[in-house]
Amino acid sequence: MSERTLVLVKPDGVQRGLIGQVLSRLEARGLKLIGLKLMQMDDALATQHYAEHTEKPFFPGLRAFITSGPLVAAAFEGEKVVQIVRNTMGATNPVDAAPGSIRADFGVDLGRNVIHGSDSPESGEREIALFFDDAELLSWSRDTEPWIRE
Ligand code: D4T
Repeated sequence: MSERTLVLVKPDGVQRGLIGQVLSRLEARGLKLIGLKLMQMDDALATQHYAEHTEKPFFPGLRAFITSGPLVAAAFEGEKVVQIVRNTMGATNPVDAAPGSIRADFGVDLGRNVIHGSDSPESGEREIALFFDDAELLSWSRDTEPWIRE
């Protein structure tokens, strides 16, 4: 069953010039991109996106950080893309992330962990709808598909 996931290269990743390297890892792994944009989150979108965290003590800092500058939003589609992205990102805290994962290789701090990925297919749908209009998502046929998935 195909599913969709939202990836954000967070403002720290953009400021540090890591957009290409982060997206490149997902692309090279074989994930299929269906939407991509550079944008800045406002407080309202941050509150919607992090709805489960609005009452947490770290939320004001998280909101200030995530709205502080441009980020890259990307949507990927395919079987098991949620889990594949989560594994490629590594644990939420870069200190605990496995070497070779994006958060381990590019970060050292929980509040500056470079990348977001949806935590379930349901979250993927909800989050993609927050960041993209339907017209911004492209359904396309990839010629290399048989070399990536059996
Ligand atoms: P995101 O949502 O950014 O992909 O992260 P995760 O899905 O891996 O982790 P999360 O929802 O638990 O945390 C969301 C976001 O908040 C930051 N954070 C988290 C923080 O600044 N302080 C904290 O104590 C926690 C738990 C990091 C990721």
